[in-house]
Amino acid sequence: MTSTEAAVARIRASASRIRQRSLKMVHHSGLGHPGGDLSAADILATLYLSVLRREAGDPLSPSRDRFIMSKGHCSGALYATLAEVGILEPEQLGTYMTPLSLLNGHPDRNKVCGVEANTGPLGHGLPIGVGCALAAKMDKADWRTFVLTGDGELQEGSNWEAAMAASQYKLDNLTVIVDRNRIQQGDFTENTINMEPLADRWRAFNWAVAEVEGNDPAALLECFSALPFEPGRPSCILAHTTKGMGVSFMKNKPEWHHKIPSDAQLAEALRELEECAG
Ligand SMILES: Cc1ncc(C[n+]2csc(CCOP(=O)(O)OP(=O)(O)O)c2C)c(N)n1
Ligand SMILES: [Mg+2]
Repeated sequence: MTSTEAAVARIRASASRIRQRSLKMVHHSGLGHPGGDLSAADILATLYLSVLRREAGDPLSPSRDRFIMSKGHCSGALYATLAEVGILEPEQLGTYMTPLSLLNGHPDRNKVCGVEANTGPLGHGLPIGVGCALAAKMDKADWRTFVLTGDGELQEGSNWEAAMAASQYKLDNLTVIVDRNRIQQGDFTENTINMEPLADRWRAFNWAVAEVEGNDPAALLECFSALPFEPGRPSCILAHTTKGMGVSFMKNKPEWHHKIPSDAQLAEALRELEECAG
């Protein structure tokens, strides 16, 4: 097995655990957003295991790469990812969205070490990311900033203001990853506000764009390894994903944006995820 194959195997196993834990958290609390947790799991696992520069034992090291979970409604997947890399205790995940828990439905940097920005109101992560990337440039520091947005989230105009600023400041240390699962709250994105031609829209804002199969860790690894795509330009990765990925009856179904699985549905989902992981 090559070192890349070994990395991909580790990411796949981690993504499966992120999915299983996210679903258990949503089921236990009766709250959350399982569809978007499942679509983003491979992106999160790839970033945290193989892409982000992190210092073991020091999650707040000044030279760390910053990751901002702009689709903050999928906080469950973020917490499960932080548990994968030892920043959160796995036992803490059981408190998700219960009274007095620090693990809120939207991530809070003042409550959870490793959360870089308070998000949840859609359209805030990229503007914050632009500020981080600009700060790094001003400091002549080499850490990078990554922002994960939803695709429906891009209907918020603040993203496009931030996109303009990023290219104006030539922030080639900034990468936005769009979880392009084609579903938002209540319906498919194209039935709500058409997002296309999405890649050309980013290019028109002077970003360098790549499209990738966003549930394929090998493809993701290769794509991230090519960053920055062009010197002097911010990078956009359109990650084509499936909402509800990994669970047959949740896949590509708008209602699983925030539906809560029954006991039987959770058991079936975990069985399917376990089978895939093995
Ligand atoms: C400003 C704002 N408006 C509405 C909401 C409620 N809301 C939460 S998730 C969501 C849909 C997000 O869809 P998308 O960005 O495609 O996320 P994903 O498919 O990855 O879950 C909405 C409208 C919100 N969190 N913030
Ligand atoms: Mg979506």
